[in-house]
Amino acid sequence: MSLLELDPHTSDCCLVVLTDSLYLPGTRRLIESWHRHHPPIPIIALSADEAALEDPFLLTHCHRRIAIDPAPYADIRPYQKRRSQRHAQTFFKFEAFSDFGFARNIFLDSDILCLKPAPALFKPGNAPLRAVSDSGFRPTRAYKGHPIEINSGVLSIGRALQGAATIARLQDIARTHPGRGGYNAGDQGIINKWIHADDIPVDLLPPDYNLIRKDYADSNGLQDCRLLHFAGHKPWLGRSRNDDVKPAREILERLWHARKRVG
Ligand SMILES: [Mn+2]
Repeated sequence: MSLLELDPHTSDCCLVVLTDSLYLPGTRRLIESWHRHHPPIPIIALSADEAALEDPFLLTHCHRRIAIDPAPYADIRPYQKRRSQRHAQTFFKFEAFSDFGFARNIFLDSDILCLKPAPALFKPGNAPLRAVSDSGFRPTRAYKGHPIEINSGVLSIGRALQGAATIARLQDIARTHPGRGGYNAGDQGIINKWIHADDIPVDLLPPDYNLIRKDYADSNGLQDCRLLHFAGHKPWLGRSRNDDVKPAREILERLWHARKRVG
């Protein structure tokens, strides 16, 4: 697929990223890798962390940088397992459903690396929501899941689902059905509950659109992979700070750290 072939679909799409000081290195790497495989489309950076929005890389590359108002999220109970700020902020992803004036919002997590063009994210298609089913999902006693259980790291959100009503609905589910941990909590659990409760039509994309990995030695599917999702340890964060010897990087981590390949 050449870049040119994408053109008819790219004019009315934007790339949406959510960032903060902790995830900024991932956001930069995501945008850089995305640019390598796609013609330019407007990039919209969202953050509740205003310092992160002043990052020079984001200033250069983003069409808009939007500060998230945390007030509507203040009464949403954060993830119970660990009461970290990080998990409370997971719900800010709902802002990716805002109407920025484009036919589709292509949302990508900041722990994703683009390895090939991802044309299906741009296509008008039938269903307003396009995503990949979560290969790591395992039902638990507290959360059995639904027939469709998507991973929220890659979302293509059509106009029909954009706007304040969707965001309010997701916030409402997060308040009334917060879940208790794991897949039953966080933004992904809420988005899946919403898909199920409101009968949201979803086009499922193949796994190469969101290859979810926690084990970075596992290179299965890498050949066809378009979007690689570092769902475990974040490659830009140091590991094993107490060790004298730096652990060897696994194959997928090496990919994340590889820069400016030719071609
Ligand atoms: Mn992620």
